[in-house]
Amino acid sequence: MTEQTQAVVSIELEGAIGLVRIDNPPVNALGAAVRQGLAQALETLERDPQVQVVALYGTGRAFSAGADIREFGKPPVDPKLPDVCNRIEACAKPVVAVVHGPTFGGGLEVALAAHARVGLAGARVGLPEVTLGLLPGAGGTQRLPRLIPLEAAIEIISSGRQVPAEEAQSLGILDRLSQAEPRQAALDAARAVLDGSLPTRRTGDIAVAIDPATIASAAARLQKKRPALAAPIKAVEAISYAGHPIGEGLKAERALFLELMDGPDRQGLIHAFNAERAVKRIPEAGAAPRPVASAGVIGGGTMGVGIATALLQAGIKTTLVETSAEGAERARAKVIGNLDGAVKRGKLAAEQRDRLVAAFDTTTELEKLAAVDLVVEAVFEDMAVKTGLFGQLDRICKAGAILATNTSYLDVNQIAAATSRQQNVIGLHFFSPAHVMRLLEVVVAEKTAPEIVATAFELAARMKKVAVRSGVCDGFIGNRILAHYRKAADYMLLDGASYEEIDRALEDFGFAMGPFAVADLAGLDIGWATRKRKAPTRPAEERYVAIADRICEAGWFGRKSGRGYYLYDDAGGRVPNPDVLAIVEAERAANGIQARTFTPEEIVARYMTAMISESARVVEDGIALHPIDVDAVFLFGYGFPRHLGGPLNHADRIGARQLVERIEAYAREDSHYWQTPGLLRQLAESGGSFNDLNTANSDGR
Ligand code: 3H9
Repeated sequence: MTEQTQAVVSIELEGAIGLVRIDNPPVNALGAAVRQGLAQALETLERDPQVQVVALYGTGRAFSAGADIREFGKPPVDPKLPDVCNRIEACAKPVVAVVHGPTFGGGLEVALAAHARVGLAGARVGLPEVTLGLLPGAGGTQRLPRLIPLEAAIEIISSGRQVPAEEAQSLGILDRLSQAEPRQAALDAARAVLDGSLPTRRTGDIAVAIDPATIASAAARLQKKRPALAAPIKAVEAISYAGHPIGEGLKAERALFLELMDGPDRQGLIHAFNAERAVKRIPEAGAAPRPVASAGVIGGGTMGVGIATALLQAGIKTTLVETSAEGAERARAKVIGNLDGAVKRGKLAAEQRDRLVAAFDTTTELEKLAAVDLVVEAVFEDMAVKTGLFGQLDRICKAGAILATNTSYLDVNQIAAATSRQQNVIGLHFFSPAHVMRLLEVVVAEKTAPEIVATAFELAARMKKVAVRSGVCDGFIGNRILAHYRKAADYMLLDGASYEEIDRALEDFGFAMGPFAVADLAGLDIGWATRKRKAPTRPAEERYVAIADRICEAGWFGRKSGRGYYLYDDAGGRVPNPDVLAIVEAERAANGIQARTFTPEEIVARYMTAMISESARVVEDGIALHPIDVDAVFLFGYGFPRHLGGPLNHADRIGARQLVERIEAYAREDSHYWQTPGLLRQLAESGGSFNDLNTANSDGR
């Protein structure tokens, strides 16, 4: 054994029991050294005449998170995980696996290959490979259906969901549960195997009949889902081989696994997985966060209500301030309604709901916030209103309280300057509905203290949100980029594409909704207000599309007013609003534009190029720390198709050179809008990628 394999996998003999310990922090991923260590340990213990039973267990917070995803896309190193699992199953001596904490993917596959399985309290098992664009490739699709009913195996594998230990036992994935710690449980399990009270068998020897109709209906169901990702369907295809002898089934599984490994979704989905974690790498990570036990939320509109709900669910005592008693009562009812909704969806226990309601209070007096640790302001988007409020908070709140604004675009430096404690002021930009959407932009102003930033990130983790650090600019990361690329859609509309064609092209590309359907949902008056606000600073050279203004002038604000770009039926179906089509025609005529056609490819190319351009500028300006931070904003706050990994991950697939060529071609029509960002040009010239900039300041992702 090499030094490394000794460190990550070790053997301990206890009488007739051979204990095998996996110790590869932080999550016991099954990298090459662990695979080598496991194979070697089995060889050694099988040969040792003293050993009658082998028990596998892990240290740390997880039995194993599965294959080491950092190895994907690199040349494979032997032994491969399927071979290690087969080696375990073929072992001449009984092997029992004791799993604790997350036991996912290859981690569960190792356990499925063992001859019996024990789960510790709190263990969660699952095969999340499809969420990474893959399928279980080390026997999971062949062994799970041999242990549990076919429908359950299909559901678990095609959803990738986590199964709690108790459910795993009742299904038959785990043979028994234990309350002991891993090493002790491994010893207990091995003794139970020796005394015959824990029966063992080789999973691969179990014969099952696979019903083709069940497979066909599962495949059809998954095919219907949008976006039709390849992995879940291929996983079901792999399961269809589970009725064959195990060797044949494993061969089929391997072939399908390798197909997905080389397919386009895997890279994007793993990038998205990494993005959620990479955003935590901030310069303030070393600062000590302040404790937050109580909070005040100012404003009982949709945002304030959502924020209060999110804070309560994170275990923070919350007081919501409204201007009138009726407003406070309405907000209270809505927050409680959100909590009740969480109970109904099984996300919150009923007793827990009662505790949260007891921790919630509403008031009309700002003074009630004198003792809270954090205030989040979610009032009307108006600088004078916000600065006035922050001046008051400065007088009322205790020293050390964090004063946060939920503004979507206003200058946080100016808001902070209304107080005598600028170091304690920060932007916490939630996305609506705030108790559901995962993104939180943490807007760091010039004077914000590092510990306040660290506190915001810790708070986000408590709220199970993805926090992304942003500098101060109009719109921060997300809305600044949105404001730019949204114009590309309007330009295409004015130049001849119908808004239905634009929406459909982008929906086929992977967005849940195209930009015009989104505008109808968000309310057309919101964009209208922003355009009016920005009108005085709009450069004279900028092309302006007045279609949306005309629609608002007619009093149509989208879904909330019953009509917008589309007319909607009760079932959510949409048809273009003929009155809007007339407005579009009139605007084209007024601008002397001869409508031309756009292919879906051209629509996607222009829209994505615009999005990538502004994303590049946001990185270049230092508003986002890394390209992957922009990706995270769009993945977790703007419905960007997860399998594409975010706008700048997508940019790397297109290539900087090609993007520059596109921009230069478009600039021949409109050289004000289409300008090549310096950073993009630099990458095109050096042959570099945005991902190189992610790795420059991080650990190799
Ligand atoms: C597979 O198994 C394929 C096989 O079927 C077939 C093979 C042939 N590899 O999430 P955390 C890192 S596919 C490498 O912050 P938590 C993670 O990036 C795999 N690294 O902690 C982070 O790094 P950093 C199927 C991994 O406690 C650190 O560990 N398995 C892996 O909140 C801590 O992670 C999955 O899809 C990995 N597999 O959550 C499970 N997993 O500190 C993926 C994590 O540098 N993992 N890291 O930012 C998870 O779901 C969560 O990480 C887990 C822990 C629940 C385990």
